[in-house]
Amino acid sequence: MFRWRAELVRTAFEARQFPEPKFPEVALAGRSNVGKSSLLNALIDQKIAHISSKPGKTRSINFFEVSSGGNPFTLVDLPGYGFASRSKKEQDQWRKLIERYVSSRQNLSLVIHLVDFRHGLLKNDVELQDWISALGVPMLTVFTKVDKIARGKRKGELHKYIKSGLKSVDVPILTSTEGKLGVEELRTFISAYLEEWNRYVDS
Ligand SMILES: Nc1nc2c(ncn2[C@@H]2O[C@H](COP(=O)(O)OP(=O)(O)O)[C@@H](O)[C@H]2O)c(=O)[nH]1
Ligand SMILES: [Mg+2]
Repeated sequence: MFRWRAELVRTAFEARQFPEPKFPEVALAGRSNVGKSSLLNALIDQKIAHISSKPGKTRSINFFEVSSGGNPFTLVDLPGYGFASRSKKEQDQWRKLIERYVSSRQNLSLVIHLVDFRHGLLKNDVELQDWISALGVPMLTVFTKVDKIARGKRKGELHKYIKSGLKSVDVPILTSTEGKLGVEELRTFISAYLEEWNRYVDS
């Protein structure tokens, strides 16, 4: 397995700042505080994204070019949504930025939707899944902070969430950055997915 090397190539606060499409893009989405920055850092094994115990700080879209040995791609860190203490106006702006990105980006190949394993899909997670799938963009659900749920209860929780109707191109991956559970699995999934993606895009 090659190590992933990542480089921040752009921080965009509005759509006109998005970089020219270059590689296939894999975007990370989720509620603020879900553990997105932690997972991004674990995936690339570098401290490149800011981890915060104060939710709701990142409001930009960050583009990271990743060289993974085989297929270069761009990891896109979308702003966390749903942080209640932000004003409605501010939340709407973030939502618009995410919507602009997802609906207009032709090289977007996968949205990885991060969901806190303790809570499952909350109302705005279900909304996100509904409109992303309505746009026809493939989505993988990845659960975070799995270490917070006792080992013996994890399978049951996962089945419950799947049966309640989550949308995912594959069986959701259970992750924890405490102990690096599921991080290698997610890396392997992304590599295999991009391999297939490139095969069909090039032909
Ligand atoms: N127990 C546990 N805590 C985590 C995990 N991932 C992130 N956290 C904590 O959750 C908080 C938010 O993490 P961060 O990565 O900044 O979330 P973001 O807002 O989604 O980018 C921080 O206090 C992290 O230390 C995890 O896998 N397990
Ligand atoms: Mg973050």
